[in-house]
Amino acid sequence: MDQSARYADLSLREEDLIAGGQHILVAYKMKPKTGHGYLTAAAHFAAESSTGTNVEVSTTDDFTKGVDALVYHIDEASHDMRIAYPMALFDRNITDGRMMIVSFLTLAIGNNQGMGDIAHAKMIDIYFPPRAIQLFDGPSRDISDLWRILGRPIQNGGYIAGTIIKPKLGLRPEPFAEAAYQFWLGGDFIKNDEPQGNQVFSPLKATIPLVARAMKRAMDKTGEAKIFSANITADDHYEMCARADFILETFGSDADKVAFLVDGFVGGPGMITTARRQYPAQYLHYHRAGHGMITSPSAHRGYTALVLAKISRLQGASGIHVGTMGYGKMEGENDDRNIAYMIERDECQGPVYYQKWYGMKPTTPIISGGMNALRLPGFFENLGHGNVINTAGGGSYGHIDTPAAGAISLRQAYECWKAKADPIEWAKEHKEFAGAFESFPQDADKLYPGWRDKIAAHR
Ligand code: CAP
Ligand code: MG
Repeated sequence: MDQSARYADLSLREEDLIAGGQHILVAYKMKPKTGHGYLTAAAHFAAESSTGTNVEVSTTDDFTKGVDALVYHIDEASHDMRIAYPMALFDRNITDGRMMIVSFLTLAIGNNQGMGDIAHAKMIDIYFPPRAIQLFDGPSRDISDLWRILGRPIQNGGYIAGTIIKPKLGLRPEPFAEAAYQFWLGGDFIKNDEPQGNQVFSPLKATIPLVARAMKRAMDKTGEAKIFSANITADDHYEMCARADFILETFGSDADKVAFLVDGFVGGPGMITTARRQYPAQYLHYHRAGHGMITSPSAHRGYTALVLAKISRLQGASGIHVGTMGYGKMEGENDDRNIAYMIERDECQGPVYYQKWYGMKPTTPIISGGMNALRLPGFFENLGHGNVINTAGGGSYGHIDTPAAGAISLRQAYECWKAKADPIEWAKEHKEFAGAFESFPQDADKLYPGWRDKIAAHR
């Protein structure tokens, strides 16, 4: 059934929809199945994503039609489909009237992901009007809170050298805490790896007290504040809160140095909002493990990493992993820098929409995945700044000297970039950075050919 007369209006102008402020606009790359007209398929997509179904129903009235989602732009050649969703479509909390992202997702990227007339559709950008920005929590803590704790300027406080306790799983409480202590002797920030929690060989209630003690020892030894991002991910809301409460109680007077890590993609939006609303005083660290199933360029369904990052800021993530922009081990490319700009700036041009955030706190780009000191100078040059959290697991615990040397090599890489120095020359004066060349010789050969003769003597 062709529903384009009702669910499409190509005369609508995007600038008018934006000026009107009553719609969330969504841009998709949509391809209909063979034999289905583009506009007909798009209109059906909008129907199923708002007020309709595949046939007319007798119960529809004029009010219903007033909240139809409308296709307002198509370009069949580029598979470009844009839909205007009236804000009124979306569910609001009965507790405080705020919006909820699950309602947006269940409409804008729900049933429409498996329709018989659609080959595939992927959300590539979203425009949130000012009213939507007002009705979502946004971050309660941001990187300036971490810089404050670390004794840095709260503007442009710079690079936060971090790691992930590796191996990913398998450490019992004592070796886990020792690994943390060893890194903190040189670095700022440690996170649980995404699956680390309350495994039987490392009970949370045994491990966390040792980590808290390791943090105190490292702070005493170095005279520097340290941060721990503790994983509180769990299916059950009350389990999450039990973990969070125990962690805060255990860290006690250092609880302000605890961030909460949530595996927000596999856990779902509710898990992020639980952490954001129950523990607003803590930095909320969004790990996106699993996102690649839909954000990968090889996926033609779901939504992109930029869309995920925008949603995370709206929900209140203090920081989210944004990939390594082609410099690390995960999929990514240099242009992914715009994901970072979109969540850290107060306004930014996305692939389709120009988004203003109206003072909503920024979400920190968290850089992780195969990073080490050698890869960082190029990364910073591409991004253009170092106001990020970088967590390098292999890049720290794989350093030939010590985890602390690994941490120091990361910071030296940042200083090298800031100084616009030649990394080979820099290595001659910075032994931990020089150690990274010997620790990761394949990277060194690729990034800095001929390094051996120039550096080895300086170790
Ligand atoms: C990195 C990491 C990160 C992923 C996340 C891992 O470890 O801890 O979780 O890289 O990817 O488990 O692989 P290494 P993203 O530093 O040892 O590579 O940030 O792209 O979501
Ligand atoms: Mg990990």
